[in-house]
Amino acid sequence: MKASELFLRCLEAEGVTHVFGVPGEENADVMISLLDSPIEFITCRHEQGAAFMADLYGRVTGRPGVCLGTLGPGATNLLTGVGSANMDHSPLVVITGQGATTRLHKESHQAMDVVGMFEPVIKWGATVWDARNIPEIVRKAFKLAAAENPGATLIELPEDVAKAEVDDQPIIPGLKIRRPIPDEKTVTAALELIAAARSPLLLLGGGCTRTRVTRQVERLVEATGMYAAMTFHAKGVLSDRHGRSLYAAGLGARDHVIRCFEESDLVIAVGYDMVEWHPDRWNVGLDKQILHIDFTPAEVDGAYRPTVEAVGDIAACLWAINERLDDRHLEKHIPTFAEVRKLLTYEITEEFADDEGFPMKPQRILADLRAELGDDDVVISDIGAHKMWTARHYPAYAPGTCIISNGFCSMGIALPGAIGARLGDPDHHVVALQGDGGFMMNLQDLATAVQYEVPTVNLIWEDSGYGLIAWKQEVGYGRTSHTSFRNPDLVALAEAFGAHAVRVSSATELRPALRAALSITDRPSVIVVPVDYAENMKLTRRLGELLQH
Ligand SMILES: Cc1ncc(C[n+]2csc(CCOP(=O)(O)OP(=O)(O)O)c2C)c(N)n1
Ligand SMILES: [Mg+2]
Repeated sequence: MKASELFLRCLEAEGVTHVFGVPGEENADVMISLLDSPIEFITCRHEQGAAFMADLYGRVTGRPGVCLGTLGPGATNLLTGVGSANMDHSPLVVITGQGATTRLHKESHQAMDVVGMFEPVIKWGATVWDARNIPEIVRKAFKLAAAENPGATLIELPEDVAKAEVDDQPIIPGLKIRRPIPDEKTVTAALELIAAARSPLLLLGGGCTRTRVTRQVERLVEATGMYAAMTFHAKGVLSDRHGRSLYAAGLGARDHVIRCFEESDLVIAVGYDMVEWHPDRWNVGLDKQILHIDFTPAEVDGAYRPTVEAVGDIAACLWAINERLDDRHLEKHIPTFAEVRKLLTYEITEEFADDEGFPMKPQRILADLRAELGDDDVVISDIGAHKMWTARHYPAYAPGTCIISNGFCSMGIALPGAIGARLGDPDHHVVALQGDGGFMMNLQDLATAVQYEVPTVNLIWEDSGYGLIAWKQEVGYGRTSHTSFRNPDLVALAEAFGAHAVRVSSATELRPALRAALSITDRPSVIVVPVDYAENMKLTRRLGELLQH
C-alpha cells in the first residue's frame, strides 16, 4: 500500500476519530488517503485554531487530539496552539507535511527545520525518513503524548515518503499501563506527616483532573476534616458544593484562600503543576512541610522542598493513604479554613449574583451562566480579565467542567477549543467564555463551527479593550497605555458567519439569551454581553494585591 494509507491505518488503530487541520500541497497524499478512512477531517480556517481544537478534544476525551498542517507557514501557525497544549499537559499529536527528502539539504520552497522549531514545545518529535518506520513512529507519538505528564508530540511526513510503497501493519496499542503505587515506606512517611501536622491543607492540581481522583479526595477530606484548594486546572475535582472546598487558588497572593496557606503547616500537593501557581506565592516564609504526591518527582525549586515525595499513580496513592488513616488523622483543620470557605461562598454565590447594573458585573454574568448550565456541562475560558473572574466566581461541580488554560495562557483558545471539546463530548453543552480581544484573535473558526454544525455557545465579554492588561497597568502604574480598541458590530459579524447572535442590553436578558442559545443544536451562537470592568480594581483594592497573569 501507499505509505500515506499505512499512516492512516495507524491513526485508526490509535482510535483517532477526528483530525483538525488545514491541508497543504506537501500532505496531499495523506489528504487523499483520508477519503478512504473513517476518520473525519475537520477543515479549519487557521492552523492555530486546529491545534486548539485538538488540544480541547484531547482534554475532554483523555485521548490525544490530532491536528495537521503543512510545512513552513502551516507549521508556524500551529506552534502557538501546540505550545499551549504542551504546557497545559494536554495530549496532542501534531502532523506536519514536509518537502521531499531530496530537497531538504538546500534552500528550497517553504522548507525549514520544523522538528527543530517545535523542540521547545513538544515532548518528542520525529521525521519519517523511511515509510517502514511509520508504525513505530505513530505508536510512539501517541504513547508519549498520552503518558503522564501528557503533552504534544510531532510527526513530520515528507511528501516523497508519503507516496512510497510499503507493506506493513500498524502496531496495535497494548493494554493500558497500570502506574505503580508509591511503596509502603513512602505511604507510611506520608501518614506520619499528616498525623504530626496541626493544619494540613490539600492543594489539588491538574493531574487530579486528568486522573479523576475525586472519590479518593472526598474520602480523605471527609475522614480527616481537611480542606482542599484547587488550582485553575483542578477546578471541580472536589465539588465546590462540598463543605471542604476552598474554591480556586492561584489568582494572586492576597486572595482570601492565601490565609489558609499562611496558617497551614503542611501542604499536601497532589498532581500540582507549579506552572499554574508558583510555590513562592503560597510558601512565603518557607515555613511549611510539603507532601508531594504526583506522577513524577518534584521540580527543584527553592520554594518547593517536599519532606516526602510520593511518586506514582496519584489516585492509588491517595487510596493507600485513605486505607491506613487512624485516630491521629482526624479533625485536621483550624477555624480559619471554615471562615474563608464561608466568605468565598458568599462572594461567589450571593454578593452580586442578582445585581441589576448594566454593563453587567462579572459576578452576575457568571452566576447567570452557572444557573443555566448543568453540573457536567463544560465552560472553556479564554485569557483575560474574564478568566480571573471565571476562575474565582464560576463554581465547578465536577472535574473537567471548567477548563482554563493556565500554562502558556494564549488568547484565542476558547472559540476553537470549544469546537474540539464539543466534538469530543457531544452530549454536553460547551460554552466558550471570551473577551472581545480573544474573540477577534481566532474568530475565523466560527465558520468551521457553522460548517460542521457544532453548537458551541460563545459568550463574549465586551469592554472594548484588553481588559486584563489595562487592569495590571492600572495596578502597577496608575494609568494605562494602548489597551483599548474599537470593535466592529460583533453581532452583525457573527451573523455574517451564519451563527445565531444576540447582544444583551440589560442584566435580566442574559439568562434568557443563554437558554435560547443552549437550545440550538445545529449551529454555534454568539452572545455579546457588555461587562463592567470597574469591578476589576474594586477586587484588587479588596484583596490588596496585584493579580497574576
Ligand atoms: C496570544 C496572546 N497575546 C497576548 C497576550 C497577553 N494578554 C493577556 S490577557 C490580554 C487581554 C485580553 O483581552 P480580552 O480578550 O478582550 O479579555 P479581557 O481582559 O478584556 O477580559 C492580553 C493582551 C496573551 N496572553 N496571549
Ligand atoms: Mg476585552
